[in-house]
Amino acid sequence: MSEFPAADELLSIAIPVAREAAATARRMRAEAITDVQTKSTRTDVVTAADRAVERQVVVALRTIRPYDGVLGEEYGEYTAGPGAVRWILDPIDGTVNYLYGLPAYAVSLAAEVDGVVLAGVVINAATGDEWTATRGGGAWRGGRRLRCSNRTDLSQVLLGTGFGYDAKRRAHQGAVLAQLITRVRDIRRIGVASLDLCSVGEGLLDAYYEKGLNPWDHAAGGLVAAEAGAVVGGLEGAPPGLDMVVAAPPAIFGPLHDALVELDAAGGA
Ligand code: LIP
Repeated sequence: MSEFPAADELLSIAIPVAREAAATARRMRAEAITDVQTKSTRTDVVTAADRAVERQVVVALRTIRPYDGVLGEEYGEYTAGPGAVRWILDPIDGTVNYLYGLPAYAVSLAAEVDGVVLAGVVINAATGDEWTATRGGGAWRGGRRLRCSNRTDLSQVLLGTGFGYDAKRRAHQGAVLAQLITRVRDIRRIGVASLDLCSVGEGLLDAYYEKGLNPWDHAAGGLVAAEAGAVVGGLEGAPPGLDMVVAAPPAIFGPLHDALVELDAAGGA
């Protein structure tokens, strides 16, 4: 008998907590964007809502499961006790969209046990659209089981990507994209990694790649994409992580991976 909750139980904890967090994000946006500060660069912003939503989620999770850990974008890690669940949270993924009022910013919450993400939920707080997944239990949206794209030709791929906040990194990412854009159908830049990954899971994008993502950006959305049949990984056998996250249908992952390696997409600043 495992001492860990089953994936379904973890998801049943995550969904209401994430929904309440999305409601707070939506309400605070409607009231006013306050206390806008910057982090790594002048364009890497954090608002009072980011911080309030993260505090709300941490309190809710630790009330339900006091010994669990939480890794959040804004307040870092509350370490877990032995054998505890580690919750991975982006309180508002797509903060620049949130700042501008573009209707794409997400609460992303995943439950990880011994380094393996077992359950995840991503909610577009602007629209209420919700994606969920459990390891081995599939990916879902609105009661519908999701399947990723079945593309086999890279030139027909609608490809999502994103860029960092550092100008030197963006220069390299732009140079890579300038080469890649002629090899695919087209590019989409939503500005929200968790929604990009859920879009791959739903087939709204055929594939996605991005360098520089943190665990809170891709933990939940990566499970949605993987449970919908996409291959989710890094380059040259690495797991998805800071160097690169790639999500693509099985027939596309290889050609996209090879193009990203050829173009040194994981390189640069
Ligand atoms: C965002 C990511 C997105 C990336 C943006 C930004 P944030 O996260 O979700 O994929 O391209 O530059 O990093 O900063 O809004 O939480």
